[in-house]
Amino acid sequence: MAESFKYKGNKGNGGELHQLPEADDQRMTTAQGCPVSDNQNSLKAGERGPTLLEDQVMREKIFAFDHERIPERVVHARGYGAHGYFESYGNASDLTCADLFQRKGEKIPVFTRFSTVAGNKGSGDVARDVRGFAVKFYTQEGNWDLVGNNIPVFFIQDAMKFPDLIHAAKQEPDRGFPQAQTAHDNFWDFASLSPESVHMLMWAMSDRAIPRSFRFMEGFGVHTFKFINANGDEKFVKFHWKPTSGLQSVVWNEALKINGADPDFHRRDLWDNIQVGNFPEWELGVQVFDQEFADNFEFDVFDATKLIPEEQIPVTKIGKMVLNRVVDNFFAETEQVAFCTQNIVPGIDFTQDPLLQGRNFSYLDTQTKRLGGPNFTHIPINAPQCPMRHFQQDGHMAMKNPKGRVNYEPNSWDRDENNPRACPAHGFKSSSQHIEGDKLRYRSETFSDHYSQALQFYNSQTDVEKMHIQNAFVFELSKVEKQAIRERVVSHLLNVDEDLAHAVAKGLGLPEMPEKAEAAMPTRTDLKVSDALSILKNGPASFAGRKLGIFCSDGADSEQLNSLITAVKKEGAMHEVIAPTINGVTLSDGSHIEGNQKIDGGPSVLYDAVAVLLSDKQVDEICKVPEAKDFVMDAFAHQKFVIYNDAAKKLFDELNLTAKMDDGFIDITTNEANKIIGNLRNLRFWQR
Ligand code: HDE
Repeated sequence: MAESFKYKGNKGNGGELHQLPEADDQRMTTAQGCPVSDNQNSLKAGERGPTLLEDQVMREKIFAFDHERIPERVVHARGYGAHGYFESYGNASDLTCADLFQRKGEKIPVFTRFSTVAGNKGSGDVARDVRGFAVKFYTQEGNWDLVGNNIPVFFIQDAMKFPDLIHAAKQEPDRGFPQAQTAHDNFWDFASLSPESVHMLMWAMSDRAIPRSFRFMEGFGVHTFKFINANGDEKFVKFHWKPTSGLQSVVWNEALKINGADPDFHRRDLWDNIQVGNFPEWELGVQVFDQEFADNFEFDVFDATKLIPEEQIPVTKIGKMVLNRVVDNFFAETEQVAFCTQNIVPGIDFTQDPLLQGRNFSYLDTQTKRLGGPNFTHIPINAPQCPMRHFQQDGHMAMKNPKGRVNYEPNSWDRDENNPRACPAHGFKSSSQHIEGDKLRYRSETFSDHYSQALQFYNSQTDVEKMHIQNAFVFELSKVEKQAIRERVVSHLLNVDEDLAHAVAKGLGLPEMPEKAEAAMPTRTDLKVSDALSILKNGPASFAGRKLGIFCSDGADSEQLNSLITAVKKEGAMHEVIAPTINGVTLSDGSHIEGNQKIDGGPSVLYDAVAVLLSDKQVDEICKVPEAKDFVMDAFAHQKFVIYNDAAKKLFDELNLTAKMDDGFIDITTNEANKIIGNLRNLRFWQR
């Protein structure tokens, strides 16, 4: 494509190319390369028209515009991607012969796309939802797509139920709303009639579903896969991504406000951080186990509604991923990237998890529809970065066309790169498995415990996190119109935890408690607490990668402000200055500091912590600005640390906050900047 813009001239009469003057390199052309003389006015008969059908330049331009859209993904439509690399630690080569894990320190390219599930392409980033976490590894033996989520379990056990789940979760078909949220009747009706979803509902109602940033989420392959080594030995594996900067989520009231203040909160965060060189990093870990463990484990390892606690099978880190390059073009890369669970490489294999089996059909089918034909592997973002040799040919938009006469096999033509053969020694081999049984539609009995791990998850949370889960159930179910659906959900929660069920029933104002839902299996109470399941128990050790919002007024103390900014930078964090006008403020020493946000465009929900540095000169004026008051009140309500100076106290007085000021309020006059940063590392003052 780029080549056609480098057009330099015309081949006249088979002679040498005539070179155009250098300046003409910039000239606009049609898609056919014809130079355009006027890009503002269509061709008309007479000065005032009508426009002529003859205007091939305008017709081509509008035709191209009309065809700009491709079908958006049915699920995971809203997403954001970045390039990077995966570096192997070299410690997995005895487990798998997958080429990417063979050599310590070797880096291979990756492309990662994060997404929400239910919302359409233009929906807000901070919806309560599962996040997709899909990674395409461009290995030397083909592309491996690890298409996972930020939650290790799923709503359903069998692919057969997926279209119903998604229909129920997305906007209702008659009214076309609500957008990007499960807080409506259809979702909860379906979920409460599918008890297998209860474990996942606990995760979806937890803070995992409102991450602060893609950078602070875990990722999970969800299904059990297989690793196969060079000797053909097999092990089961579950894949985990662990962010090196710890886990972090927003609180729900914040999420609601962020979606209004910055619907692109997550994509902007990823873009901005990569642009300033703050590259997000995750370690890839595996839980490895054998058939014997699988046979003795409390649940079926092929049931995607169950996880294996890390305390039972620890996660071994086998490499790391760093995202260090934003896309050049959103459509070409993030939109056209085509993840397929079927894309695996020698050394990795599927298991018979019935959800995974269904996915292996769905993704290829979806990409063919979305990208318009079978040749989507010719699009650069999807093309393997290793040789591709086969006899597949033709079709829409075929860009890579083999040379030569031979296009079938077996053949007796000379062997060369255009005449490849299967390679029994090194080619992909499915692991052999003895299978026997009746042909039937069946859900294995081993899949029928729906509540035990839901309870284990709940028990593993801190009190703050438990409260958030209760509140989320109450919020979502309060949007449900039918009382019977609300009651049905509570009847399931009674099988999980009585206190949780009662808290939700109380929040909903249910006149009486429903009966416990009938359970296929009794809830186990012997499963141990797993600290790995909590976000707050796995927070960061530093404020690095986080953002401080500094609300300043004219006359604010320059020394205080500058030492705070220096300490924030030293910590590896970012800051923004929020000012009464976007022009910024003049500080006590007469210096000027630019504003990054005007106060009404920079609410405190966009920051991990805030500072309010005012001056006697301007504080009275600021006390009258509603957005300035919201800035402080929201930060207070969202348990954020608030750094303040003397003049800011007047604003706090105005808000009746003075008596409520706790240790989450940090006086900049009496605390050293480094000590302040020490506090910020806790991210929130949860005691409030
Ligand atoms: Fe997907 N899923 N899915 N899914 N999924 C798609 O493929 C599907 C499931 C996941 O950034 C679609 O390209 C079925 C589990 C991610 O482009 C589609 C079933 C998990 C992404 C599809 C599942 C996922 C998708 C839509 C049940 C976590 C976005 C567009 C059997 C392990 C990838 C597309 C990206 C996308 C089907 C269940 C993760 C329709 C049938 C479980 C991260 O093919």
